[in-house]
Amino acid sequence: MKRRSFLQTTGMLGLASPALLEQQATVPEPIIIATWKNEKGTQAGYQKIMETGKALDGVEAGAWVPEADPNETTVGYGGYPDRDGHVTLDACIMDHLGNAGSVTFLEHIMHPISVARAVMEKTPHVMLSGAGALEFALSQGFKKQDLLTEKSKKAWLEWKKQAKYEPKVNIERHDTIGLLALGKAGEIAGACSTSGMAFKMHGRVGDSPIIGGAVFCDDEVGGACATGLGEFVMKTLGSFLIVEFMRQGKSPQQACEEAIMRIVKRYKYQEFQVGYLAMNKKGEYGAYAIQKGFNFTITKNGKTEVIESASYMS
Ligand code: SD4
Repeated sequence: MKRRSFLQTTGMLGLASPALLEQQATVPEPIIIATWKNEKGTQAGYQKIMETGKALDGVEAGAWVPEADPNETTVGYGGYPDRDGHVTLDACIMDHLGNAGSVTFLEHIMHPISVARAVMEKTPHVMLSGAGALEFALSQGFKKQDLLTEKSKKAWLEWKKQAKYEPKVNIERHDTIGLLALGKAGEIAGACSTSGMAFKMHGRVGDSPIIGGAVFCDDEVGGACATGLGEFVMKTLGSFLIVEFMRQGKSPQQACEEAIMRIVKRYKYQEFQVGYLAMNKKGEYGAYAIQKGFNFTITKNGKTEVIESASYMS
């Protein structure tokens, strides 16, 4: 049989070509991973991927959990304010097509990750900031709320007595949420959401809304996300760097280690924490941090596990 008529016949019978079969056979199971102990977040994200099939929906749904949790003092509602008492939020999201959206210095909106997604999907821009981001969110139907809880206000008033900005290495072992997921088609997406460093200067923006800083995805390679003191993630463009290391053939674990070494070689790393998480298109993942105490959560095949990350300092 000639090649064309073979293709026509197999097409008519609904049979897949050998190349397509090979591709289908290598699509890994959906998987979602998140920085820190975020079991409810990865489970919600995984469930969403099972429903819609899409990694992007999964990472958004995963971020919603700590964003709405008043007891989570580093993300969304209940996040610690800046030194002037304002809760200001940073978030970003990226899909497998290379589309990206982010918001920085956003106040009064409980789910900044969804505003970031709206920036990506409904505007010609990548990043909206401050009053403009809020105005856009309201125009999209998001509700304006007071995000400062009594608990966080109390912590801020306590902090004000000394008013020393001292970023904590691992805040109660849970922190900014960074997420990476593979959807049913094996496509990658990533997201990050945070209230930033507690008691930061008013106007300070961290790495979390920076595409390539806190999150980067490339569907040919995989994705990476970051947590910790954002200034050092920004200075080394960590997530972009990790994806490029993976592109060069490094495993997710090796790529995270190399990116941490970039920081360690150049800065006084003893004084702060940065943790990276990476995943390639096979669903292989890795994590590495400067200091002990970083962990991450994975949900796959309906099972959830929290894993301690290796670190540069022992
Ligand atoms: C920031 N990277 O604003 C965030 C905060 C964070 O662990 O991840 N803390 O710098």
